[in-house]
Amino acid sequence: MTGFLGHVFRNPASVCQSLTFWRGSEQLIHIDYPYVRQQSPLSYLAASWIPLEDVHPDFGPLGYYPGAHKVDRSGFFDWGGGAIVQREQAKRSPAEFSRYLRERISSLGIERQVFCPKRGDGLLWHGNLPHEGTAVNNPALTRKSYVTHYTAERALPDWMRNLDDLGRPIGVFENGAYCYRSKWFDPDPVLPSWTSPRRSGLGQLTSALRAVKRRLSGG
Ligand SMILES: O=C(O)CCC(=O)C(=O)O
Repeated sequence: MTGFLGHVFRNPASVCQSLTFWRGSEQLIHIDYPYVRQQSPLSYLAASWIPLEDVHPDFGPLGYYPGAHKVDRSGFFDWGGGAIVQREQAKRSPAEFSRYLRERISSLGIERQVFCPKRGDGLLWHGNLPHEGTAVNNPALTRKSYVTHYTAERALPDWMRNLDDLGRPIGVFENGAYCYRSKWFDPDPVLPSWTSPRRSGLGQLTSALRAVKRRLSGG
């Protein structure tokens, strides 16, 4: 995914934000760029949606509107005073933005697609694609998923870059993409299991038992 985005941006893809969802969000129809707006140019924005379990229609899957990302179809919503992004002082609300999009999309006759992927699938969307969280028919069900918003490395604001004293980037840099570690995170994050003697002892025992089991079964 990040390799593909690198080609689209003609610059390495870089994570600017990520979110985890435990259940269907039922988020109103929206487009991301009015909310994810630190990158410059603003239009350098895409997102990936990764299911962490198979998604059933009753879980409140993601819905999206193919082709509605084209600016002649989506138009530009005025948040007040000609602003196309939502700032603290915006005069209009996300609910109004959602109504505006719904009206435009229905006047164009664009039908919603519902994304019911299997774990391991993924969807990439353009930063101008209208999407929403559809209704959760069974609130007892989870819909674990992971959303990442990407921009191009050169479009990242400086404050999102994390460099050490020698100017080397700090974070995860794989598959040609950048994921800077946020500056406000603990500089040495560790899992509880790495520090607790009891838990790490149990972990070693479990691994040893697994190795014995593999050897006995000829694996
Ligand atoms: O997963 C969802 O229900 C909505 C996700 C979304 O709209 C977003 O992260 O921009």
